[in-house]
Amino acid sequence: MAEARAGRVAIVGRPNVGKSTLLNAVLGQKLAITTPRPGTTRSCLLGVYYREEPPTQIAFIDTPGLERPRSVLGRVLAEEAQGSLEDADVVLFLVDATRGDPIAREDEEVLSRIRLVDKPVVLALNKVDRVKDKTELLPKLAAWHERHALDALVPLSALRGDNVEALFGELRARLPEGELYPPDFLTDRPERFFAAERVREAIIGHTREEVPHAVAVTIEEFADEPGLTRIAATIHVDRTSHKGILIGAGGERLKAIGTAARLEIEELLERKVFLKLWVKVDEDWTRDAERVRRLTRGGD
Ligand SMILES: Nc1nc2c(ncn2[C@@H]2O[C@H](COP(=O)(O)OP(=O)(O)O)[C@@H](O)[C@H]2O)c(=O)[nH]1
Ligand SMILES: [Mg+2]
Repeated sequence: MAEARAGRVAIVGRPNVGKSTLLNAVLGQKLAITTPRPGTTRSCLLGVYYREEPPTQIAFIDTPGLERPRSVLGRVLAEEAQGSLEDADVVLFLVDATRGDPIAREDEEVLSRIRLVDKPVVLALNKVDRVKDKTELLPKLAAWHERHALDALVPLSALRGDNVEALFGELRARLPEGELYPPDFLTDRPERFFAAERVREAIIGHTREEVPHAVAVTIEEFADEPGLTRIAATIHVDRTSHKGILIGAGGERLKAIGTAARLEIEELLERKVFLKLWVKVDEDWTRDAERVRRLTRGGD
C-alpha cells in the first residue's frame, strides 16, 4: 500500500485566473466565492482535501491575486498572498491559458515573487476549455518549460474539472509523508466567515465598476435559534455615493442583494436564515491599510 502523504499547497496567481474555482473543484463543494471580477478573494482560505487511496491530505490555501499593487487594498491583498508562500510545501502557480503569447509578463512577475521562497512550483495552465485549438497550448507549455525551471506543468480546466486528477498526482509526489489534520477536517474558518463572503458575492453580482472593490462585509450577529439562524451584517462602503448605489431606488437593489445572499447562506448552512443588512459609509477605508486589514479578514 502507498504511504500516507500530507502537505500544504498555496494556490497562487494573478487575479481572475481561477484560483478559487480550482479550490472548489478539488473539494467538490463551494467553499470560496468566485466571480468574473478580479479582486474577489480577500484573504487566504484553507480547504483540506482528503482521499483514502492513495492516502493523501492536501491543505490547499486559496489566496488573493498576486500582482503589482496599484492601491492600498491591492498591497494588503498581495502581502496576504505572499505570506501563504512561506508556509507552503508546494506552490501551485495558476495561469490563464487564454492569456500571453506565449507567456504574459504579469505571470512572469508573479513567478518572480514565488521564487522569493525556495519551494517546488507546479504550474497549472487553467481555462483550457476556452482554447478551441488545443495545439495552441503546446508552445505555451514549451515556453514555460524552457524559460523557467518548473517542477511540473499541468494543463487543466478548473471550471469543468478536466485533468484535475493529473494535478493531484503531481502535487502528491511532492508532499512529505504523514498526516496534518483529522480525515474529515475541511477548513478553519467559522460559518460566519462564509456567510459574510456570500453577502459580498451577492453585492459583486449586483453592482458594477468600482463599487465591488470598495465593499467589505462584517457580521454583527450570528445566532442559531430554533428553526433558523439570525444573521445581521454590515456592508462597509468607502463613499457616500456608493451607499446610494447599493441601496438603489426605493431600496430595491439592497433587497435583491439580501435575497440572493440569504438563499446562498441557507444552502450553505442547510437551514432557514433571517438576514438583515446595513450599509455603512466607512469613508476611504480602502486607502487606509489598518482598516483594510481589519475589514478584509471577513466575518470573524
Ligand atoms: N472557462 C473557464 N473559466 C474559468 C475556469 N476557471 C475559472 N474560470 C472563471 O474565471 C473567473 C474567475 O475565477 P475565480 O476562481 O474567481 O478566479 P481567482 O480570482 O483566481 O480566484 C470566474 O468567472 C470563473 O468562472 C476554467 O477552467 N474555465
Ligand atoms: Mg479568488
